[in-house]
Amino acid sequence: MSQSTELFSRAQRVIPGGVNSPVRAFRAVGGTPRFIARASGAYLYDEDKVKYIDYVGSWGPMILGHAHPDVVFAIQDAAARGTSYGAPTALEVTFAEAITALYPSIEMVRAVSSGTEATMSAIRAARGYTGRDVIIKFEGCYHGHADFLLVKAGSGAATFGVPDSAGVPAKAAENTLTLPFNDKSALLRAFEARGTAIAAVIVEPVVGNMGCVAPHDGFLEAIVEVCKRNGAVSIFDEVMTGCRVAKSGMQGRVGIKPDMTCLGKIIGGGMPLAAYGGRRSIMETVAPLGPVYQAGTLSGNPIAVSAALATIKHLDDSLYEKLERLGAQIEAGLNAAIADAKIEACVQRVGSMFTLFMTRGPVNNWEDAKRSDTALFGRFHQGMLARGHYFPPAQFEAAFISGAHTEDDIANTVIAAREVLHSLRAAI
Ligand code: KE4
Repeated sequence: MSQSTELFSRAQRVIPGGVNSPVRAFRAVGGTPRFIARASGAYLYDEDKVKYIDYVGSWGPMILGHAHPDVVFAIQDAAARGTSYGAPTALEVTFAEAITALYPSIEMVRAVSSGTEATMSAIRAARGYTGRDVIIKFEGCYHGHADFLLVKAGSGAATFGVPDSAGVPAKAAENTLTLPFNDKSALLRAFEARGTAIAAVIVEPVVGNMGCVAPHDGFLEAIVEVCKRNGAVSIFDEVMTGCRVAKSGMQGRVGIKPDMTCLGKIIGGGMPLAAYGGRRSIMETVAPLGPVYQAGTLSGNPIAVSAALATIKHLDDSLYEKLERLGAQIEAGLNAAIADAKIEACVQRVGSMFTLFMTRGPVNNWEDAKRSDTALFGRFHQGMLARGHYFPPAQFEAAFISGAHTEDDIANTVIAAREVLHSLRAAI
């Protein structure tokens, strides 16, 4: 019996589903999750000492690769000075200055410990600033697990949300309106109907959580513009895209300034650190300055901030040039393998985040994405894992490349994908 199998059966006795975050349980793809013992650069090593080329990167944070020496040193060095003080530090000022320099739309920023905290707090600030309750999100976008964000579209597109999880009171969902991603006219209709009640629109500017789906030209601009016209707050949830699709996130890539931004993952260097921020007039509503309460024992933790600063230091043009080159290489290779195997699939990519969808494509929204053959994706995942290539264990997730990946790693992954896709074709 493998170590992972043994650990998984032990884990399931004392942790719900044996994991501390659901997607890690491999339920969407089948098989036993691999218990990772260590990681370095582009590689994971499980408890049975099996090596994998990693395309999850801890779901985005590990853009430099695992155990980058500068990040490891920064953590060790900070820990030796104490792990948490619960008091302000010079590090947090430097971090806030670094974030506001990277994201010109962020005039003030508050550090928190997870992306969920960032989006939950940003929405509370937007509601406090506008005095309004209604928020708009888009189908297929995930913004963490705050009650009012675990909401799916009501019966009619224009009706308000219904809970998308047990334990979420209907009342918590009724002020959340869910629209189709990339549907500009639905957005404009919602504002015509309810504009004066809408506090905010929150969007993943490139969706990672239905798989990688890019915005149509003009869609993001329409969100910022319609919010401005109606006194609502536009919130870009760049927890995944921030410092991923460009050094300054999707807003930097396309030159848009949302009212607020949520960040996480990469800016924490793999440590529990996220942030929300935006226009000064909005952020000045946040306690202790203003009436919107938000707090956190470990917010701005010195070790996490040290890892963040060590990571941010390496976010230079050469890194993004390499990520774009490797991203193009894997996209072309996977598309060629799909064509050769005559499998109904497509690859969608923005920079170094990408998804192989088991559907013909293009995938423009959740309606398109859910046509994917998730069982076939599960068999693809298992085949790749057996060959030492660790893809996200779910169809509706994005895969990531790091600066530690090499052209040879990508070439080897493409060869493995070619073999797996051919075997899937033969079995259909
Ligand atoms: P966390 O609370 O997990 O730090 O962040 C929530 C969040 C917010 N916004 C976006 C765009 C996100 O992608 C996330 C979290 N992403 C998932 C991956 N799809 C984290 C992985 C997991 O849930 O285990």
